[in-house]
Amino acid sequence: MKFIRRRTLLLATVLTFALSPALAGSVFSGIDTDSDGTIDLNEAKAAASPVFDKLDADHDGTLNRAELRGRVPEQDWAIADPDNDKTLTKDEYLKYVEFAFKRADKDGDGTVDAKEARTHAGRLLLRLLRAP
Ligand SMILES: [Ca+2]
Ligand SMILES: [Ca+2]
Ligand SMILES: [Ca+2]
Repeated sequence: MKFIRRRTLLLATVLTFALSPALAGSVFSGIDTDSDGTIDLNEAKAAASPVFDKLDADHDGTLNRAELRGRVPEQDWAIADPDNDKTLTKDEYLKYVEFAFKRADKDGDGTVDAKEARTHAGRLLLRLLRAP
């Protein structure tokens, strides 16, 4: 009994951090507002903007590491935060979304399709676009 409960808890933790395929699908379709089956850069930025506002808990117009809750991997901070002040303005966040978008667009056709969204780079992108 105890074992099962711990497994359930572990599974819940894994799902929260990794995005289950079903959840990733619903995140994807929420961002794909013209429903053409792909995410373009405009859709990505349109999704990212309200996410930034929601994450900015103290409403100071910037996101610090605590507010970002792991959305920006450590190795990406130099790219995401070019002025190196340890916080991201909305402009920095949206530019980083653009970087993450291009990284996820493996075939360089200007859109991220469902297959690209399932790659590591794609999941990092969705993490930036997913409402908290
Ligand atoms: Ca689309
Ligand atoms: Ca900054
Ligand atoms: Ca593509």
